[in-house]
Amino acid sequence: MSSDRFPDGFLWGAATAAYQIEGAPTEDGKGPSIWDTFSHTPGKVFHGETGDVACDSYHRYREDITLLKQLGVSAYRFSVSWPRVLPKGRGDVNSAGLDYYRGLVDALLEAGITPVPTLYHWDLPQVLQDEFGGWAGRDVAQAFADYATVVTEALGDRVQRWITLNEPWVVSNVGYRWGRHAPGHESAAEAAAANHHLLLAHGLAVSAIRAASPTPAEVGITLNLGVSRPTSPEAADMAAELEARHNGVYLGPIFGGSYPERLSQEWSPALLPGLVKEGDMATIAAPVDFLGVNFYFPGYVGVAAADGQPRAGERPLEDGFVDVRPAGLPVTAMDWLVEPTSLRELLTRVVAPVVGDLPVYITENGSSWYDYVNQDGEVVDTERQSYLQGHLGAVADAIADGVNVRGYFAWSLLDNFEWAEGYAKRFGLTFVDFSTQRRILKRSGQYYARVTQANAIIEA
Ligand code: GBH
Repeated sequence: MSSDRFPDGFLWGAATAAYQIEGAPTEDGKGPSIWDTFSHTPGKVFHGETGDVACDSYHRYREDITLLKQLGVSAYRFSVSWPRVLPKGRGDVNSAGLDYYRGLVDALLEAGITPVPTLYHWDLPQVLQDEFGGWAGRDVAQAFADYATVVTEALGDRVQRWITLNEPWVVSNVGYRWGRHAPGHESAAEAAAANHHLLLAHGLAVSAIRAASPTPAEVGITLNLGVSRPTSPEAADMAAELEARHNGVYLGPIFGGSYPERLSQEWSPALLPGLVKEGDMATIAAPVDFLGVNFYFPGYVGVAAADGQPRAGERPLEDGFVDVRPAGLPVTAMDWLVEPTSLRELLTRVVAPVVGDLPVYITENGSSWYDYVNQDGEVVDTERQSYLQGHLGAVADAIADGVNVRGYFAWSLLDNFEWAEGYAKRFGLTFVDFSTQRRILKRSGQYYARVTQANAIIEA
C-alpha cells in the first residue's frame, strides 16, 4: 500500500554546503581550503569560476533563512567550513569563524528551524593537504576528530543532530582517483588510502562528538549510495562490482566492521598493505544514530558491442562494459538519468537490509535544469517540480515498504557553486542572480512549500 501522506513528524528540510554558498574565503581569519586552491587553478573549473563570492551567504544568511521559512521546512542541512574554524587545520581556534556558525544556528532556532550541520563537505584545510597529503595521510583522521570536538563544544548546546562526512565516495574517487575535484590527484593507491582514512575520521568523530556534546547528540554520516542495474545477465557481475565500490565499501565497514570481499586491490582499502591497522575496523563501526542518503540518478551497465564501438547513449566503462542510457528516460542538465523508482529500489534493496530499523534521512536529492527568469520575473521549472514529485513518491513508497525514512532534504536551497561545473548548473529551489545576488523562489520551491505544509505529496 502506498500513501501520499508522510508519517507525523516527518522532517522536511533543504540542504547546502559551505564552499558552495558562503563566499568570504579570507574573511574574519578563515584559512584556505583545497577548494580555494583548486578553483583558482586554471583549467579545473568550468569558465574558471570560484567560490570566492558564491551566494554570499556568509553575509546573507538571514535572507536565506527567510527563504527556508517560505519553503516551510523545519530543518536546514548546512556544512561547517573546517578552515573557517581552524585556519591551520589544527591548533588555534578562530573564534570569529565559530561566531559565524553560532549566529547562523541561533537565527535558525529563532525561526523554528532545526540546524543539521555536516562537518565535512569537501573543503579540507589546505595546510593538511600540504602537511599530510590530505586524506591520503592517516593523521588527518585524528585532526578531523579534534575539529569535531571544537565545533561540538561551541555548538553542542544548540545542535542535537550531526553529520560527520558528506559522500566519502566522491572525496576519495573524484578527488584522489580521477582528479576532477580537489585536490586533483590521479592515484588509485591514494584513493584507497583516502577512503580508509575518511572512514576512520568518521568513526573517531562519532565518539568525539558524543563525548563533547553537553546534550544527547544524534550522529550519522551521509553517503551517496547507488543502484547499478544490469541490462543483460552477462552484466550482472559488473553491476554488483559497481555497487560494492559505491555502497559496500562504506556500508560494510560502518554497519558490519569489514570491507566487501569481492573488490580488487585497486578498490579495496583492505588489500592495500599496511593501510588498515589493528582496531580501525572497530573504530569505524562505532554505532550511528541514523544514515544520511544522497540520491540523484541510477546507473545501468551493459556489455559493449562486439566491435567495441559504443552504441547510442553508451559510455565505455572498463573490461568491455558500458554505461547505458535506456531509451525513454529523461536526462537533466547534468546529463543524469531521471528515474524515481530507482530511489525506492535503493532504499528497499540496498539500504534497509543493512541498516534495519535505523532512521534514514534523504540528506540530498534534486536536479539541475536550464532555468531562466521569464518576463514576469518567474522561474517556471516544471521539470524540477516533476523530478521532486516523482522522488517524493518513491520515498513514500519506500516508507510503505517498511523502510524507516524519517526526513527529506531537498538539494538545494539555492542555486550555487556546482564544484567543477561552476555556476552553469543550477540545483536550487531558489534562483540566484549571481550578478546581483537577488533570490527568486522558483515554481518548484512554491510546490515544495505546499508539500511541506500538507505533509503529503500534492498533485502539480
Ligand atoms: C552531491 O554529490 C554533492 O553532495 C553536492 O555538493 C552537489 O552539489 C550535488 O551532489 C549535485 O551535484 O563525473 O567523476 O567528475 C552528488 C554526487 C558528485 C555526482 C560528483 C557526480 C561528478 C563525478 N556526485 N559528480 S565525475
